[in-house]
Amino acid sequence: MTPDPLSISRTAIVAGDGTFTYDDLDEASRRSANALLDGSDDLNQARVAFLVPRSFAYAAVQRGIWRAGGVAVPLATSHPPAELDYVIRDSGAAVVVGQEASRSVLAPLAAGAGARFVPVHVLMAAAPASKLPHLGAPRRAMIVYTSGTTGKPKGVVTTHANIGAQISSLVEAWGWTPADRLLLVLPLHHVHGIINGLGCALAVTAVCEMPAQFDADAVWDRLASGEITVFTAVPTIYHLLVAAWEASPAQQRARSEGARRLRLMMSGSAALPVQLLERWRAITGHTLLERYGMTEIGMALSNPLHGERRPGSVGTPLPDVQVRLVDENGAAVAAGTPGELEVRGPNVFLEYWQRPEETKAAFRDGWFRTGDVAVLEQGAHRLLGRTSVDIIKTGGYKVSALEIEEVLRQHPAIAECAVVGIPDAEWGERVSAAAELRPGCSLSIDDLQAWAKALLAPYKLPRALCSVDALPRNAMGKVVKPEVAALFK
Ligand code: MCA
Ligand code: AMP
Repeated sequence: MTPDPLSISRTAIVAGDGTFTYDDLDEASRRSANALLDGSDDLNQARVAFLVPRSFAYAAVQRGIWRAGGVAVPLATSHPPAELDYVIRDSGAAVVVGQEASRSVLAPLAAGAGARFVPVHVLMAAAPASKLPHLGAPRRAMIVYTSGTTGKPKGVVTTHANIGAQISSLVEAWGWTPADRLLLVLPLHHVHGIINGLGCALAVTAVCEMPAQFDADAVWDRLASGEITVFTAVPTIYHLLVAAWEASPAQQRARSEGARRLRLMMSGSAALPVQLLERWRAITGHTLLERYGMTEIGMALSNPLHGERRPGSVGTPLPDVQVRLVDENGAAVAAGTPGELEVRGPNVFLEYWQRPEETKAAFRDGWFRTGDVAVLEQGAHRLLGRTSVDIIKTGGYKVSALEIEEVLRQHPAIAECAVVGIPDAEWGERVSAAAELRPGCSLSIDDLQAWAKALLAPYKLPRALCSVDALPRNAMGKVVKPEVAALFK
């Protein structure tokens, strides 16, 4: 999606590193592409992992990777070296891009994986590439890592065609125009921020405003300005915004009036509690537009831009997306009967990176099996839960209980453990661990967190620890997760 030539002098990005036009973005991405090409004429789908905070530089590097023919692999700024290392190695990155400030972390990881470390400032200082490769739509464009029901995170590969389809569906459904100004506070290593946020805004030459950090009062100041037209976030962020609004009585009127002037406020990535939807409506006048998506498919279902938005519902299929609800045999279920949600369309990803068996298992007759269970009620979908108890949603992040358990078992005091998600008004679910300790050992949650934070992203850290003599097991010896969850009630 190349910007209209008439739009290149328009503002593209307002971020911590400055205010930049579409012309600036075009030039910086051609510079990045040139430095990445390093004399070759096409990266030929080589993976380029990049660790760049939310900024103009992020957008320039992402676009530079694409223009050079590479596959963009966004790294998470919150991840400890162990998680970065996993993604760099698993993706087989040939190049790792990062700011000078992260050289001490990234350069050794890159070297260990046989990749080249290139600082962002080197990309920005290169001459703009004059000749760029032709990018066929079926080529791989991006790998986003997502936690699943099996051990380590998997790389979800999307092509340029997938990304284009995901974005154009949302642009149409949500009425994006060049007059929009998005306030984006989501991380840029997940689809919500990358596609629904940055991707849509840039595709229509709107303005994308993205502060480097999330700060609830700073968000309210921008909403109160009346300049923002679109905002999208996860339920935890709306919870934090409600708390900040309630804590500042003197500013409530200005904040509410400013927020009322947006044309669209959306929620997704996790279930939006109806109470939160109603509180937000009372504060801002907006009925949040709730939609449903997944890293593998982009967005699939949405409440309408115009018309009734039903609390607790995620609506109907987005343009060009097909969905069906099926039973365990793959047979369609009747309206009103719960079934697993399956998705088909140009939005659906190509493959799990170098995991042909898992890719095959994720599809049934060409339909992607989401693992989410939903029911069709009066023409709209309501999500009921997931087919796996080992997937936890916390702060909008999907985390795997099995992955966390594998790490915790390495702790010297832990003999066996089980991780569950406990419902929580702020975080959706809180990661909680029950553990059988080795004889004579004791372990506090603080000590466990201090130990685990070198190995796990902050949002995967257990927030509660319950030490037990024996984990609840069934007759087969398998841990019974609902009984583990009951330990935390
Ligand atoms: C942080 N804290 C937590 C958690 N995370 N406590 C419990 N559970 C958690 N998950 C605690 C910290 O320990 C700290 O506590 C305090 O909260 C602040 O931590 P910090 O890391 O500074 O948090 P933050 O920067 O305020 O982040 C909260 C956040 C973030 C902004 C809600 O979690 C976030 O950006 N979530 C969005 C994730 C997202 O984009 N998901 C999309 C993926 P103390 O103060 O005591 O130290 S899903 C997707 O892309 C699909 C396609 C879709 O459908 O959208
Ligand atoms: P991820 O794999 O990180 O992309 O997260 C995708 C998962 O988030 C989906 O499979 C759902 O379980 C969940 N999800 C996304 N949007 C919603 C929503 N509006 N309500 C409930 N769950 C959601």
